Amino acid sequence: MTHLDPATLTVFVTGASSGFGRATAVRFASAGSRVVVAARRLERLQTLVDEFGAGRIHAVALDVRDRAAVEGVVSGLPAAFAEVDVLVNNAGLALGLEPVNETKLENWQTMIDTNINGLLYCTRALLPGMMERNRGHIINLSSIAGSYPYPGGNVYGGTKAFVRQFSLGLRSDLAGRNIRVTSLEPGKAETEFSLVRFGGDEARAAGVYEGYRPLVGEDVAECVYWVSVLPRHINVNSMEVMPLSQSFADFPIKPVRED
Ligand code: NDP
Ligand code: 8X3
Repeated sequence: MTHLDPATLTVFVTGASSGFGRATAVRFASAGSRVVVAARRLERLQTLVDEFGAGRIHAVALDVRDRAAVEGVVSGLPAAFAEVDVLVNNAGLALGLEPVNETKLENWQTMIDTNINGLLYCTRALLPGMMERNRGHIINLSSIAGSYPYPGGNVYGGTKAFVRQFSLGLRSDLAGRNIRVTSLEPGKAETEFSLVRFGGDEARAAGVYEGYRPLVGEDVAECVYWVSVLPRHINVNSMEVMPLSQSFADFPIKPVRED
């Protein structure tokens, strides 16, 4: 079994300023890969450059919702980082936990623009190079929220169901090519995700992870790394990962008035 040598890989990680994205960048950079790290908060990305050096990390300020900016960043990559082998489409967010009748339409739009459109723009910008080189791997961050509904997860879950189904469709389009596609579907993980979801309410965000051991960024980064370095003939189509404490128990019963 011959795993890929991480030192030969160039990896492009979106949403690398926090959580899964940052941990993924650290995982690959520590293993010797060259990593392009992208997010809106450039100052946070700069700390990765400081830690690993400019030969290992290339930081770019990028809002993935901006299609022209995505295309500009990809076409402007310096030569050492231009031949991207692994795209980790990780940038994403949930905003709010309200039922459909109460939620803010702007929140829906932001989730759709980021989780769906941003992921499509990045994929479309980097795929032609992978096709030319006949080498690549696209890893898309979906979520268990795309498979299992929960109250208030409505549009967020819908965007993640899109990510999963799009990943499988992309894999169909790429049949016969040496390009892998993986939909990674984590469960509850303690990152800045809930802080963003609840508009900066630290107590409410912390409550999401109380009383059990959630996943952390490094756990998900390990999954991304593992599927990336597997021997070339293996494609993990989808990978669902939960904390041990999370499971399918206790579907709630809510009695309904039928009058
Ligand atoms: P974090 O909030 O910690 O990280 C989200 C990252 O996305 C940040 O780096 C943020 O950077 C970036 N981002 C958000 N909007 C944009 C944008 N418009 N353009 C570029 N970057 C953007 O959350 P997680 O690490 O937990 O989330 C990463 C992914 O994993 C998301 O897609 C999320 O939906 C998914 N996920 C999370 C789970 C969890 O329980 N935590 C479980 C399953 C999936 P910046 O603000 O600097 O732009
Ligand atoms: C994040 C996991 O269950 O909070 O995608 O929606 S969950």
